[in-house]
Amino acid sequence: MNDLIATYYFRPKSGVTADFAAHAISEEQTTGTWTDLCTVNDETAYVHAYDGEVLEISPTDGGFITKIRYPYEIFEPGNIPQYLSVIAGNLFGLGKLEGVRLLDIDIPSQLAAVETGPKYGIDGVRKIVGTETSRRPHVGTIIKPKVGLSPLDTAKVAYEAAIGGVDLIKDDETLTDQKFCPLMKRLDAVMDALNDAEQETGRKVLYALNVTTGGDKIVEAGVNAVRAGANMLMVDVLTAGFSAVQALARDPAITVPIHVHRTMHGAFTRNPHHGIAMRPIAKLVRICGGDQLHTGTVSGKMGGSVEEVLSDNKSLTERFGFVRPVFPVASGGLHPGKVHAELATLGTDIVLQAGGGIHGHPDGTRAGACAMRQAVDAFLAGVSAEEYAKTHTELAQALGKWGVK
Ligand code: CAP
Ligand code: MG
Repeated sequence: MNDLIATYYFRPKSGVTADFAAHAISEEQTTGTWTDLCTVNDETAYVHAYDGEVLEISPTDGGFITKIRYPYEIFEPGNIPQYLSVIAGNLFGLGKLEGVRLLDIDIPSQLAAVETGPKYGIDGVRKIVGTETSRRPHVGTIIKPKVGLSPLDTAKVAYEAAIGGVDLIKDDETLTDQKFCPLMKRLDAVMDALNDAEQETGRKVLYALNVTTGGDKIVEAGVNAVRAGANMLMVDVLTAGFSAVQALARDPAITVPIHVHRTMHGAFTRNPHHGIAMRPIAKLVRICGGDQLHTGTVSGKMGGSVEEVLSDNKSLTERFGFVRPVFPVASGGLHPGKVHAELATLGTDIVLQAGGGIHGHPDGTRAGACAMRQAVDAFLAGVSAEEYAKTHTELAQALGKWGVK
């Protein structure tokens, strides 16, 4: 099947039948509108080849689930913004609907294959870090405070986290190229610090530099960063756009993995009855070429359903043509005491990230990073964090401050 199938949850306004509502979505997103058209007539009947089709409607959760088939031909292959205008466009504003949520999309290979997808994916990132055999979870940290530190002080935090044992350090989602911490100065300082740490530990640590910026500048920013020694880039996909991920991933001069942050997602993923679920976003990030993507936690500070996180992670990692699997990132409110719950539910082929949960450790960043790694080691050894803490001071200190809930 070449066509794209979109699955929606919807609630019709009172007095509107489910059938009418589902067809209103299908027509609005393809060849119809709110009334009949004189421009669709015997001479132009060929346009019906581009009609959407309501495949099924089933009642659930006080509303309905419908699957709509959008003909392959109405999509411009590779034009992700246009894909979204079809599957997630005007329909959200239709007055006949009380609410509507895009739950999932089945993208035909002809619409996915136009992209290279992730250049690295899980195995590629693991190879850089050296975990392609152990397959252990990666531990990452976010430099905190989110904004404000100078390049040199950012580098000091990065050095401590690297020595403490993290595999990944990232900028926070709001840190880009501000005057208090210019991008290239920060990059130079942090990479120097990570190179120093590598001399001491022998471990390569990734630094996801946040190159989020305007569409006219982001590729140049990414290419310049790679040429200046960046070993990973970060982009806020929902504020910068899917095309930003696509453009970075497509550029042959960008030879490093891309870490994708999803800030702003809560504006439309949280409401179970209206908006866009994370799964379609995850699938689009994968075909656009993101190597790692935040998808949520089991026990962190952000809302969201565990079932959805599990299915979103499956969308990133399950076989999808020749598109490499993407590393799911669990982040937000995590600390060493929460590691067991995360890994027990989400599995170990994952990146666990902690910002406050590392830099808020009683003994500082280095001890916080060490405590996160100890919590992962405890899980992999089949030992509870409490038990492992009896012989691992940094973990004991973390549990003393935050507990295991
Ligand atoms: C986490 C974080 C991440 C969130 C994003 C923050 O910091 O840096 O942006 O993880 O949420 O700014 O909150 P903490 P999600 O570890 O200090 O919470 O991963 O769900 O998109
Ligand atoms: Mg953040």
